[in-house]
Amino acid sequence: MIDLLSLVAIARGFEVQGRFRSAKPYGSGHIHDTYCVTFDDADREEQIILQHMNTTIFKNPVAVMENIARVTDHLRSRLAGEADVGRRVLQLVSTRDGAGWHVDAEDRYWRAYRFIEQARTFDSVSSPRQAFEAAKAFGEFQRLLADLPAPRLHESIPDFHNTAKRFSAFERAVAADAAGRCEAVQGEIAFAMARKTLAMALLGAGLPERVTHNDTKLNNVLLDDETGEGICVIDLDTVMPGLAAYDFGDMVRTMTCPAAEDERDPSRVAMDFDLFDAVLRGFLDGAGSFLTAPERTSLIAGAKVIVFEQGIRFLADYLAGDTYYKVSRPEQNLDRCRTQFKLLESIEQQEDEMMCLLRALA
Ligand code: ADP
Ligand code: GN1
Ligand code: MG
Repeated sequence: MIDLLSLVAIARGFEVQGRFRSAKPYGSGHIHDTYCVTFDDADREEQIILQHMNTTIFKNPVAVMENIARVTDHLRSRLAGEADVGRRVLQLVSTRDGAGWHVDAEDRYWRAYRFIEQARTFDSVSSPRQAFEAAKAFGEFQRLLADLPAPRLHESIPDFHNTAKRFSAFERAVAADAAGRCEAVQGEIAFAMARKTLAMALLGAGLPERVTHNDTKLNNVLLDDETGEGICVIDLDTVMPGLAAYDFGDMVRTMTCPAAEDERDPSRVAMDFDLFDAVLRGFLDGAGSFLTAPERTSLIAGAKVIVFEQGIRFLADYLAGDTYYKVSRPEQNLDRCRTQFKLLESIEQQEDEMMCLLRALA
């Protein structure tokens, strides 16, 4: 945590007008430290989202910022002339000396975005309409970026969705048992080991590489307060080359079950088919025609793979002693893992119906 005086000094280094009013920690992301900072003068108020980037996880923050600048510029040009473009694409705020980010005296990287008003994110899904709108925004995001000119984007985290490598990392975490927690979670470890082949399901399938978001959870899209529409896709750090199925999978993971990601009662976790229906329709609607037939078919495998991958990531972090994801209580990563595994079981049970719906819509 940073002290308020330092935070204010950093915020003032960005191109904002007015006097500093307030700064508060914001959102519920697991990776960066995010603040909403307000400035005002006699007749106007200005808010920015100020983020201290996690450079333990994003080891090349300059590459991340280059990706974000290219992606947001492209989205803006693709939406030029349409209504409300200022709220539909993230807008980086430059520093007073014209840079895209700030490095402070302690070598911490900071960046700022214009605050998007009259919109909010949700940590848990509450209706099919909400799932539809969020998924549509992510589908549209992929569609608009399908013609991003060369060069290829930087891989901000190499092998981010290489599930086979994620599985190997999980096996290493079990072998190391760094926090002495293995014995108590034999059931979860066995569940994962029994599904090892799932880690290979999308690899080597010859699916086309796209520009994908790679972190399409519900709380990474702002929904408009008035209309409920998915107004702006945010959290662009992991936008990089990937598969359409990765993004679809993370939507199924976070938009088809109303329980929280860290729900303590596994009996509350299951995939709701109406929500899945809404996510699939929303994504296909937003993506339009660019997806190939094999890509469409891969979406259901994407759901299983990404839910599995997330489960083993949470479990590996629990076994390592909670070193990656932010936690606010001791068993949180284990609960997060359990919700993923419960959701995966539920998806496995409904896979045939999911495939039928996909065939009917494709
Ligand atoms: P993390 O990578 O830690 O998840 P995010 O970039 O998703 O960080 O930001 C955390 C939260 O801050 C989001 O869930 C959202 O509620 C809010 N947020 C981020 N950017 C904006 C913005 N430009 N305008 C309004 N709210 C935002
Ligand atoms: C992290 O930054 P945030 O909270 O949106 C993570 C994702 C996980 C997600 C699980 C860079 O996303 O990969 O799916 O938590 N981001 C990174 O909730 O690891
Ligand atoms: Mg986020």
